[in-house]
Amino acid sequence: VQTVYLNDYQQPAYWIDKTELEVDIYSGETFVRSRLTMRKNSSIEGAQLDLHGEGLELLEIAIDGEPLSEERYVQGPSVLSLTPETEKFVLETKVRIEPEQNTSLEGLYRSRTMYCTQCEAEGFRKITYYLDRPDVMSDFTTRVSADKSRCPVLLSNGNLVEAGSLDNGRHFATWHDPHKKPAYLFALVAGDLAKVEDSFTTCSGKQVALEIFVEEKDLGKCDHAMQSLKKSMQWDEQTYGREYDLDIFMIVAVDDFNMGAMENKGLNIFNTSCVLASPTTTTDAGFQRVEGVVAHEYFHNWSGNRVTCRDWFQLSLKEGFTVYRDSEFSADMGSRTVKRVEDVSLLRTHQFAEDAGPMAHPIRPSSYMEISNFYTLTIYEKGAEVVRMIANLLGPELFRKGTDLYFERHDGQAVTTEDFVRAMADVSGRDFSQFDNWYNQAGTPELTIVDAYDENAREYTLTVSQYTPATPECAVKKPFHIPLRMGLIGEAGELALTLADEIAEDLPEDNTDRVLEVTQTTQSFVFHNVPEKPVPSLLRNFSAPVKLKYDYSRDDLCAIVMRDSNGFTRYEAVQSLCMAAINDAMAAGEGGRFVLDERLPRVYRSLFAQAELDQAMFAYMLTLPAEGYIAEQQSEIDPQAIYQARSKVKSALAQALAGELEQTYRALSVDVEYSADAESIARRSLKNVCLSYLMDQPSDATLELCKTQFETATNMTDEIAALTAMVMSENAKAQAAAAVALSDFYVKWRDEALVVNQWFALQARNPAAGGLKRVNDLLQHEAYDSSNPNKIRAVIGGFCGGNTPNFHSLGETPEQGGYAFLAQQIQQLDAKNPQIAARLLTPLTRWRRYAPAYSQAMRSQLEALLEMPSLSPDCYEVVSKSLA
Ligand code: B3K
Ligand code: ZN
Repeated sequence: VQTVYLNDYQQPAYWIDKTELEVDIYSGETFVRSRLTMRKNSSIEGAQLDLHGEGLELLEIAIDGEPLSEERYVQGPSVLSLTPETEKFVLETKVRIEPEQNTSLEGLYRSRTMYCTQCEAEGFRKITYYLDRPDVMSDFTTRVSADKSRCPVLLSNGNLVEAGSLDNGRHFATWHDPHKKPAYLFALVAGDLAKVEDSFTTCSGKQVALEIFVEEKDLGKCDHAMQSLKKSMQWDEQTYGREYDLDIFMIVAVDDFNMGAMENKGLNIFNTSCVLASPTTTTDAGFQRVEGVVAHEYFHNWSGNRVTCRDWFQLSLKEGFTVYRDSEFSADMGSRTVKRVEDVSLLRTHQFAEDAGPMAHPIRPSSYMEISNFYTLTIYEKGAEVVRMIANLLGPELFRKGTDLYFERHDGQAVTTEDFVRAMADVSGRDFSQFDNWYNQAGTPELTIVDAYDENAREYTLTVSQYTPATPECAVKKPFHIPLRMGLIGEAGELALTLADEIAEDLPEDNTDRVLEVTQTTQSFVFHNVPEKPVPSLLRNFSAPVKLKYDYSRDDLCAIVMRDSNGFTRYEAVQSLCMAAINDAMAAGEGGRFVLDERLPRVYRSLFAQAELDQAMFAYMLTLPAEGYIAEQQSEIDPQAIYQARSKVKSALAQALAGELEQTYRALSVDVEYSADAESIARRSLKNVCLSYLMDQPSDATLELCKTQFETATNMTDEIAALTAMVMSENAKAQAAAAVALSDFYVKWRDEALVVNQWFALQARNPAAGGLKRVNDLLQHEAYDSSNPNKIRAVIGGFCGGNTPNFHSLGETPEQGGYAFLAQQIQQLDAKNPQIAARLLTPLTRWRRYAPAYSQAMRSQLEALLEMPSLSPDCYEVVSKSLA
């Protein structure tokens, strides 16, 4: 397996000005004819042309109409090399492929009854010989033909230019995309699909046809995606001045898909799980996911398609920026603080772990073996945090100027993250040279803050130190430029902030919130005229992706919860109080006596009493830190101890707050008509968090409440929340009720694949003893399908990522236990779908962070995998780097 380096980047030897494809789909085989109008890149020496191609059967090859004899080209397993004799020429090839046999779900493949493509990052080379790299941008014309009755719908990028009938019951459609694009944005769909239509009038008055293609049975579940699309189009015009640029925008829903969705020009292809939504089958989280993913893919039309990446090391250029854009969109559609809490939780639970593990990489990596392994939380979520820091440093107006300049300067180009930052520097005059370390250094900086108050001088000093642990690509880190947003909390409220070199009169009236720019390894900030010793409110809104270390007392944290004006920091303080309780429980040990510090329930009681508190926020505050987040705080991870400690705190809280929980649950369960607006979603989430506590050790009456909610629910959120509360409860009666409810649920929903997936995932997460047996049974279930990524993620991903007691059960021999189960599954999947197999490896890669017994057991599974002769490059990269 070869490593690719950023430093080796070179422009291609040839450009492809025009790409004309003819894709003729037959049952069992497809023929692809390509006509490439090519031109030598004069800035590159050497005339050799190396075309990418994988798994293609070459049937014909010609230059300028002259067939090439075999000695004119060399065919390797993934490259076809030749040396054209002229600077400009037309290269024609015809290849045969077998989409029906393509289980990698990359290139052209078949999903149920339809043919579809997935080309990012390097899938186009599985369709035809090409320069499959993002800096080769071409004008595409695609003619698709297929049997008319089996594939009545034929789609590709751009606008339809011609369609008609052919002999033998076949038909064709020709599409032309007027925008030059790299091959990774190519798409083609052929199948028996129904569609929902709508339209959008852009800011300049252009009418755009909007079409969502689904299987006939799903026509009723497209409305939410369509509304989300229209909102996204409008938001991008208003917020970024970006107008859509084709006459038609299409979305196609596909059941078998490796990820969420793909932003192909004018023809987005989506996992059904990210398009289809209806109240009875889709949870509130599902609705929000559809809205977010539709927006994300739509926003790529500018941040990704019009301006694309020069090479795959620049992936965060489009992904980080687009995640930032979709996150701001969601914040504008719902609650800003709630969205921030969700994003930060994801980052801290999963991205921080990635950044501390063997696959850690900067948001602009400098090398990779298999690019598919780099569609990571680091590239996406940390990448978005870096863009967010830039946006905050510049402020809204300058940032908008910066994005305008970036889009204008680079429209139609394939560029780098440096180009993005340069636009920001040019509009603001700011120096981003130190900030660049965010792009080229991996690892999560630890920000340690100590404070001192001098009563006589009325001076308050914050001393901030940063340290970033070593990561595989770099042992010693240069200091980062860290924006630290903060305030100071006094007895009566927030204090005015005056730094050493400032004059109070020059400062704005509301002067209680500040961004300190931390640039050195250790740095002090001195505040003047501070009348009392304050409690610092630090890293407001999570202003930088760092681990904050300040020695808060529990009383400090209570003060922040009660008095801080910043919603995010209040949430954070509650989480820290929970963490303190969990640490107490861990210190008490398994059999030890654990007493819940009374300040935590006291804080919650006062929050229950605050009528003005956003219910969604409160629901998050009531949710204990995830096990993954707790694990991130430990020097050595003992997963069972974490699980036990978290459960103990949950039980103790359930007892201490029984009255408030029940009262709130009852108050929120009075019948209101279903609606998917932010307020109703908030209400359901608070109600269902209360239910999950109440079900910890439920009375018979509480269990009845839960069963009633399950049986009478008119929406999937309430229905599955009740089912989840039963399944996740350690109480025997609850578990018995869960068994009955699970089987009723399946009978009711067996025809709804996306609901069955939720049912699979829930059972995979069931913490009760015997989980391995249960997960193996699920794999044998009639509804399981080992070639459908959604099902794999639900069952195997659910078990390994969401079932601590069972996944981390060691078994008596190395062949038993959760890790061995995972390794076996990966081994089987790797032959079919390497991308999915490599993703599933994640929990094993963290082995070094675990206590010895776990660590050893994980490591031996990785070693066994490495021995496999046929390991894919995808898995090889992850396994070998994990063991290195
Ligand atoms: N750009 C695609 C991801 C492609 C993943 C390829 N392995 C979806 C997105 O980020 O919008
Ligand atoms: Zn994306």
